[in-house]
Order: sequence, then C-alpha cells, then structure tokens
Amino acid sequence: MSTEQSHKGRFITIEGTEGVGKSTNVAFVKARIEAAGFELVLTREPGGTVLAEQIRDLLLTPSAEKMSVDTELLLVFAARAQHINSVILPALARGAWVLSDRFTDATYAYQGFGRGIDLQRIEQLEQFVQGSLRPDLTLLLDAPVEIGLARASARGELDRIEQEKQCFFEKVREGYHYQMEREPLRFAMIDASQNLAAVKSQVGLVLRTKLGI
Ligand code: T5A
Repeated sequence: MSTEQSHKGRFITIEGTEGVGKSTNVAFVKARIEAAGFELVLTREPGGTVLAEQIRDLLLTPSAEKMSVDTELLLVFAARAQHINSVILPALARGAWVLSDRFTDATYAYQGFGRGIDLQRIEQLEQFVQGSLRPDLTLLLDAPVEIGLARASARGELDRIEQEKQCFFEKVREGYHYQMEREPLRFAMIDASQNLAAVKSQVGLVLRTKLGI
C-alpha cells in the first residue's frame, strides 16, 4: 500500500522521555476513542508487528558490541517501514483510528538531539519511509527528566537506551520541545509531572478540544 494514499481514520501518537507515563495514559485514550464509537488500533514503536518487535529487541537489548548511531537510526526506520505498511496504513484506510506509543518525533528527539545525528538526514528517511504520512495529533507528555527516570528505574532492569546518562535524556526532552515548536498545531503538551488524575484530566481536555471526543 502506498504511503501517499489518503486515509479516513485518525492517527494519534503519544510521546515523551522515559517513564513519563505514555503506556499508562494510552489505555485512557484508547477507552475514550472506543467510547466515541471508533475502531481503535493500539500499537507502539519500535515494534507493532512480529518483525518490527524483533528489531525492537535488537535496539533495546544491551549487547557487548556497541551499536553505531547510524545502525540505530536505520533499525528504527526499518521497523517503522514494516509497521506502517503492515499495520498503520491498512487500519487508517479502513477508517480505524490508530494510537501509537511513540513514532517519528522520538527519532528526532533520541537519534537527532540525543545521539547528535543531522536532522536533515532524519528528514530524508522520514520522507522515504513515510511519504506524506504524519500524525494528526501528538500528545507530548512532558516532565523533568529525573521524574520519569525515577519512575522507570523503579520497575527494575534498564534497557540499552534507558542506561544512558541523564544529560542524554535532557537533550531528548529538548528535542521534543523543538519538534513541538516546529509544529505547534499538531502537538498538545501535557504536564506529566502532575499526579495521574490531573494528567488524565488534561489529556481528556485535549481529546475534547482537538478531536471532539
Ligand atoms: N526510541 C523509540 C528511539 O530511540 N527512537 C525511536 O524512533 C523510537 C520510536 C522505546 C525506546 O526506544 C527509543 C525510546 C525508548 O528508549 P518505550 O518502551 O517506548 O521504549 O519507552 P519508555 O519510555 O522506556 O517506556 P516506559 O514504559 O518506560 O515509559 P512510559 O510508558 O512513559 O511510562 P509508564 O506509563 O510505563 O509509567 C512509568 C511508571 O510511572 C507510573 C506508572 O504507574 C509506572 O509505574 N506513572 C506515574 N506515577 C505517578 N504520577 C504519574 N502521573 C504517573 N504516570 C505514570
């Protein structure tokens, strides 16, 4: 299926640094969309298909061999190509809504700002892999890095990327802010440092005002 094909469903992404509460809030957003009567496909990146989940394992499992930043970037986009063609485009084409826990803004934030890869190179891959496909709405859960890292590390073992130093995640957060400034209409920023009830209430308000659900 061509990535240039227009779609009927809505494509929503949820983003943020480690442990800010993306997975926790995804369930809430899913329930709101389904209550409004739409079919919802819930997915995530890297991953979302059997092959793309195998690439996710390569990306997140610590290894004795250091992964080069270019390898990391290409693996992220390889997984995304599989995800888009097997899951996202077919769902949107039949009118379903798609909610993805992370998408390409994560690549700008982690590989661009975090690893220092030229943003133009990411733009080229974005165009190549996605064509015109972009999210309709991106919920950016934003909180000081130390809050999210404390929540994530309370869960136990850290994956390859979670093992990075705090300064890496500060750059990632800066990358998300940069993306939001570039496309303020697509983004809605949520203060994820609040308690969960307050975060959900802010997310609910965004869904009402931006999507009418
Ligand atoms: N990646 C991904 C790239 O480098 N490039 C890319 O292009 C893409 C797509 C993916 C990794 O891959 C990288 C980024 C990531 O490092 P992931 O699993 O999607 O990994 O990302 P993580 O951030 O690692 O996911 P987490 O599960 O750690 O974080 P979440 O989903 O943000 O947090 P969540 O919901 O699991 O919550 C963490 C804990 O906090 C509690 C929850 O109950 C949970 O225990 N919590 C709260 N506690 C208090 N107050 C609140 N408001 C709370 N919200 C949640």
